[in-house]
Amino acid sequence: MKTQVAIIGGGPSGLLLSQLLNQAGVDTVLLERASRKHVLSRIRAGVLEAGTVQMLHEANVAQRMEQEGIPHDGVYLSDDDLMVHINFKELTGKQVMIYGQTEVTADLYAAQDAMGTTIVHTVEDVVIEGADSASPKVSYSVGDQRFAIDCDYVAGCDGFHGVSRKTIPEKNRQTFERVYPFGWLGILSRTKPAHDELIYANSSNGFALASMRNQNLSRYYIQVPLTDRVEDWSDEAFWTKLKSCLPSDIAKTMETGSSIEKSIAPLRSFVSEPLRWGNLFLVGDAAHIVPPTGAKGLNLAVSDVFYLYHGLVQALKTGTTEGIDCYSERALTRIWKAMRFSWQMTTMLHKFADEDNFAAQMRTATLKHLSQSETARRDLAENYIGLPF
Ligand code: FAS
Ligand code: PHB
Repeated sequence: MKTQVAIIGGGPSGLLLSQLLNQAGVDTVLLERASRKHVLSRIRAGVLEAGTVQMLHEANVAQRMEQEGIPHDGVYLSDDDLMVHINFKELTGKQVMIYGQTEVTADLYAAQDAMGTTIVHTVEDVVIEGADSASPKVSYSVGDQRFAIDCDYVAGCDGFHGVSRKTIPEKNRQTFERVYPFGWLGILSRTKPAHDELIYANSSNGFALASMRNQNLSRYYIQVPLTDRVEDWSDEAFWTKLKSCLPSDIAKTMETGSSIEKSIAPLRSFVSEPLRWGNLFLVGDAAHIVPPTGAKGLNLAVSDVFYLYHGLVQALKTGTTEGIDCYSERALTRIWKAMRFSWQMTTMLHKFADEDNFAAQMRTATLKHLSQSETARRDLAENYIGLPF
């Protein structure tokens, strides 16, 4: 098999890149390790930056998002009963869109099917050969059959545990990492959201996040020790802990119910540099991981796709390689700014097990400053709605 761009990974990065490239007349083959059902069962991000919304329009997959998504003008940060509203609309003129990553992925799969692109599911043993040569090849198995794809370029969109990053020799890459000593226990419940916008809660009982998918589907998270397992947490224990972290007037009135999904995600900050090795390009979680506190993971993957898509079309249509030659540097500039913001939000809102009383004072003072300084609120708003591509 021959194609122009072999894409490894059928999550949002790989699918959006495939959609944009095929729209531009570039031929791709997308290889996904899991079944489509499994990919669409994942509950991940919920907040789309303004730039991501624009990219979904450019990819012609924004229709359902515009019908079912919920535009939000701001978010709340709370410190016990102090609630600080960060009004993006007032401070930046922009909004975010509440629309689950699961729905974005489903919309992309539907558009890809309509376009008749080549997507192979349940692939195994993907191997990238000759990435640093002029004729890279990707081989893979389906069942007991082995296949090979000759291609011009390989896009590694296969997430943190994928094969692409590890294909780059260790001597040719550098990693940066911060593993946080806690995780997020998240649940999905068919209940009315606790408030009209998201609440990121810092409290003496730890961090919690009150989010949503729609007016009848809420998404909540609480900070838990890394040693906790999902089975340690009954729904009742979850709701009790969540209410102890949220402002009391919210906790008093919020609706609770059975969880329809419950999982624990570890928190880490991670970057692997560079994002290119020969004709292999890393995209999204294959290259970087952010703690979800800044709602940046999915949105960073989208800006990577933006840079790589334009670079690949330029190279394949005109022979000019300026776009792909500066892909890594351009994407990393935005990645590191999002890394910083996500790290800042995480350290500002979470209680660290070994912290002294000074740390708790710093969190309280930060939130107090936000409540009194429009400049501080504008800085947070600019980062939260997404820095320019
Ligand atoms: P993904 O990991 O989504 O997709 C990679 C794809 O590659 C997967 O489908 C995988 O099956 C496939 N793959 C892996 N290895 C392969 C191989 N060898 N061959 C072929 N295919 C292979 N971000 C937020 O902004 N907010 C959140 O609340 C949030 N919550 C998260 C919760 C969890 C549990 C996780 C893991 C991540 C969360 N994220 C969140 C981050 C997440 O949304 C990612 O940023 C987003 O999925 C990135 O998309 P991709 O880069 O496409 O990677
Ligand atoms: C979510 O709704 O899943 C969500 C929202 C905001 C975050 C993280 C997760 O920062």
